Amino acid sequence: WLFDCIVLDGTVTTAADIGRYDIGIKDGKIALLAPARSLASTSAARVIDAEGAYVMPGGVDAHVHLSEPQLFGKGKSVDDYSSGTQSAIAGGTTTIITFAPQDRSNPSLLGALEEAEEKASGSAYCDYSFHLIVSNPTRQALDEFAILRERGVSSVKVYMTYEALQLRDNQILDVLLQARTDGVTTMIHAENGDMLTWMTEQLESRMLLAPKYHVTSRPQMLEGEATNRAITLSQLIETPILIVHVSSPLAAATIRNAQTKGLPIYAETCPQYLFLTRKDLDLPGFEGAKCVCSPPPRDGEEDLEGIWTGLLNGTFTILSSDHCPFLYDDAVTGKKSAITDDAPLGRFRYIPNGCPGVETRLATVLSADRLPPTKFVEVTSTNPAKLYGIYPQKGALMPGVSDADLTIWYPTRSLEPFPITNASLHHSADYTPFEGRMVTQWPRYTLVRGEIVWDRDNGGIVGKKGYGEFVKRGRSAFCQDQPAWDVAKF
Ligand code: DUC
Ligand code: ZN
Ligand code: ZN
Ligand code: ZN
Repeated sequence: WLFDCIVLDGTVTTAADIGRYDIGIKDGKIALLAPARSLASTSAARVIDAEGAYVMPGGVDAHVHLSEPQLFGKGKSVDDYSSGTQSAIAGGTTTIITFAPQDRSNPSLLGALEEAEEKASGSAYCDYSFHLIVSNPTRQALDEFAILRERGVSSVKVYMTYEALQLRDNQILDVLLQARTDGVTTMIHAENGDMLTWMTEQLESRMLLAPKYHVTSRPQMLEGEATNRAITLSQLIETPILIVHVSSPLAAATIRNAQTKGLPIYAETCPQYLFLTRKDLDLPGFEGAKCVCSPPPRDGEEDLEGIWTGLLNGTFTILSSDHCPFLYDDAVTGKKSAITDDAPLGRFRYIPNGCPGVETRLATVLSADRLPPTKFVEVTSTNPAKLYGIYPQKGALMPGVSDADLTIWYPTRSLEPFPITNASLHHSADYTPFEGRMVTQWPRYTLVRGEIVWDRDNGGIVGKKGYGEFVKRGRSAFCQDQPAWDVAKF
């Protein structure tokens, strides 16, 4: 065979270009792009006819929680690396970056990394890497940033909220300075933890406990304040940051203002901030718990519009899922554990913060038809690969260079619009916040390193458990080498 696989007649779409091409795949890599149907009689072990459909570099979801302990309220993540990555490939995502959380009682980061490696290895259906969550930046932990880099982990996440995770500003400065030194990218969860604890106490003292008060407890300004503070800390250390899961136009405006000044501030948003509003939490009984995530969905249509605008104008660098799956029905560890005798509608404080979404991320956003296809690829695949140091191995279709990770959609308008149902998804959560939402597209095939792992019409998940590999990451393309930071210059 000249090729292991040929994809014929795709509307091949990268962050830069769209055109009708054939793709030749050899040894797991993109080998050749050629004019459409010019490879029709070339020998290959396998031929896929895309029939003019979009063919894109596989989705890179840089924000996924799998096999995590209880960090965000009562409830532990229900997806492991097997179910979580099956859900990923069924939704067209070929690389995920998950979190390895440092236990605060451990002065080292390496145990967390090894634990995550152990959970993932032999289980994953797609490629993966880890971000280290730093909850205790001891001298030892900071010194280990260099070891993380050697092991191909080039990003850390810090939190400005959550009892078990929240860092003080001086601790965040320690992390940022070390990140600058070692070429590590710092992700920041920007919500003011003290404000939201105080707001929660105010609401509880009035017995305002239902799921919808989760939104009330975290107004936009609480995200706006933390976003502004995170930017200021980054400005002091002169090092890039990525603000994760930005939900509000207020935070987006703050970020855009910093970017306009030339500061290296990057930002992520998620489908929940494009589609959900506080109305989705204001349902009868406890139902609203299904849309509890943090930051919360915002007030109304103008807010959703603001986030779409931020994607279109480049304020948001990446669009991730923040897949953070819990059981709605689990009496012990899931969302319903927030229901107690004195709070039959649930106590929002105890509802774990997060929604599943790794499988629905691409189809919901492509179906909304709001982003030019090149922009869609940029924010869902290419930019996350660049930002986290795996480009152009991932997020691109460069012959001889890029892995043959592909998402092949249905030819335009060939699928009848259909509603998303939890029953059709592959995660272990027992609900989706997008139940009933209509989509017009879904990945028909997903390929990881040249192998078909998802074939929607012939077998569904056809990949193998353990096929997914750890991807060693380098320095972020958005983070240059810098001279030593000097306090005396201020
Ligand atoms: N932050 C996340 O990144 N995921 C889930 C909950 C949270 O607050
Ligand atoms: Zn071969
Ligand atoms: Zn977060
Ligand atoms: Zn998250």
